[in-house]
Amino acid sequence: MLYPQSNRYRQVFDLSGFWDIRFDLDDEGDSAGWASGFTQGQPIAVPASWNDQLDSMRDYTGSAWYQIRFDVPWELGSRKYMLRFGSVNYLADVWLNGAHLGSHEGGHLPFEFDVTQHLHAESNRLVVRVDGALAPDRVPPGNVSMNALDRFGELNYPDGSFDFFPYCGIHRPVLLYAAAAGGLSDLTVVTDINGDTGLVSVQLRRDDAAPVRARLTLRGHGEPLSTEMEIAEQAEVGLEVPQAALWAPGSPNLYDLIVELEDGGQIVDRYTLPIGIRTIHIEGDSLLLNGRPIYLKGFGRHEDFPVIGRGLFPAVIVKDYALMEWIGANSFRTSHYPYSEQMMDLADRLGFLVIDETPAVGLFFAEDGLERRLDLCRQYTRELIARDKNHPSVIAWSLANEPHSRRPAAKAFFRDLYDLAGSLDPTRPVTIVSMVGVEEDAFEFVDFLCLNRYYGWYSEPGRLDVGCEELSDELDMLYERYHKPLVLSEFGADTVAGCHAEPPEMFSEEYQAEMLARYIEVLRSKPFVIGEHVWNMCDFKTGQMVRRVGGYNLKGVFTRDRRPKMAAHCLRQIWRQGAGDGG
Ligand code: GCB
Repeated sequence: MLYPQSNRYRQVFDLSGFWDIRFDLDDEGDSAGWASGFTQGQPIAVPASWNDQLDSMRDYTGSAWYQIRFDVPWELGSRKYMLRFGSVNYLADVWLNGAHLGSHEGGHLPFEFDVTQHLHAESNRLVVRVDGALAPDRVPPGNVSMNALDRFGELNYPDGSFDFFPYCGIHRPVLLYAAAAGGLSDLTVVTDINGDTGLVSVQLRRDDAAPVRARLTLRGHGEPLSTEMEIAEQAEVGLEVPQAALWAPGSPNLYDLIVELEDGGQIVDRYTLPIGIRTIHIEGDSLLLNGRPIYLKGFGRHEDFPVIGRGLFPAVIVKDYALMEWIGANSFRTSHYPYSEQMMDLADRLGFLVIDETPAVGLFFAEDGLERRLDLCRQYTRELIARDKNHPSVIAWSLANEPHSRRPAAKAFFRDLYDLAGSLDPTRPVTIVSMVGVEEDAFEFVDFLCLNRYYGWYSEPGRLDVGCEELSDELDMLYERYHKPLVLSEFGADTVAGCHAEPPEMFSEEYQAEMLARYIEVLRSKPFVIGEHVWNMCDFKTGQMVRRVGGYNLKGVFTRDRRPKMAAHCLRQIWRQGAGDGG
């Protein structure tokens, strides 16, 4: 899937701005014909969650209808017109000028419709029904009975089976774009290295069988390289890049891959894709980037900011990368769902390594509805890999976070997803993020292990000595059983900024700083540990429950408005010492 771009042959019209919204509290929108347009709407910003924009709707996760009217800023011709949504949480139904274009399930991945037949030059009316309901047959699930989750009774409002606020709405840009009919529809780039030479293999796709010429040019470092060939629906070509400038943290070298299609001597389409030449492998107990061991230092994170909720906020993306740079991180996980495409683009440009996670958080394995949940996870895995396969920053796929996988069905469930990911992308390692530990059956086949641990917090509260011993023992046990490298993908402590205690006590800045430092000491003593991801980079909004003061998870080493706690300074000291960042 190609992100829309503007050039002489392609145009993008961004529909971001103030739309109308009408909440469908009585479920009347369908029968009242709101799909063709509605009255009594109120202004709402897109992209953004609705929850923090309108106080009275903070906890509302039901249906809401959005609409906008627009004129097309170009002449309509014989091209293809597409309407693309970066993400809508959770279920979207879309109508253009009264025609139902289709629907999409899942809150964090893009989808698009061909609107060529329905688009007018002027006065288009676009209507989107967004249904954010939390339900056990959705992924991530909500309102699940305690029994099905095999969890202890802890009530959460709104009731998601996950620890972040269930923000709803149109979260990422809505784009109308025009492209040549028969233009390029997809590119898949895989890179390899042979000595100093970079090997770039490119697969091109278009949805027209009448052959045209394709010209590929690779520009950026050294002399530009070019090659040409004929393409019908698909073609594959390899480029050899002498003295390749490899991509890595610290030297995120990118090339522009420019693809042009030519028909009857005229260029009819052009697409420019930034690519990085790099390899990524698990070998023995190591993670190898460009053939050299690399150690991951960074965070589990969230897309979360006051007022905008989970909506795209470019300035926060820039700020967050600046803070990760400042602290000496080289990586993060897109916990617990795919992040915006803009976030991924900057990871490429700025040189961060990403464990890219599907939205499968809080999965449970009760028989009832299992096949449907698996189908949804398959869909997400396909959509995620289609979206992010060309990012050099993406070094691994994570199939799920903390599944409740003590039931036997979990193993076959994840085997299915693991095989699917491997068939779609044989080049990247695949993992699963576990809270179960040694009993996580999927650890038998995933390529490396990810484990979340809170000794000294949820268990052994206040006792870091005991907690660190337990951590050390468990890591050894996991290695003994699976002989695979491991990332500690979460560890941390809720911390109230400004709360101090000596000796350190839970919730104080001292306790968080000490916990992180002591965990890191344990991790660095185990040669099979390939990374440490602190939970969390920033404080973030959650539902309301006893253990979430003010409706926040306070495990950030930065506050929600991005100010450092004491732990941020301590991590900076540890991480900036530079060991193994593979730059
Ligand atoms: C976890 C979850 C994460 C929570 C975290 C916590 O294991 O993966 O979503 O926010 O624990 O703080 O409890």
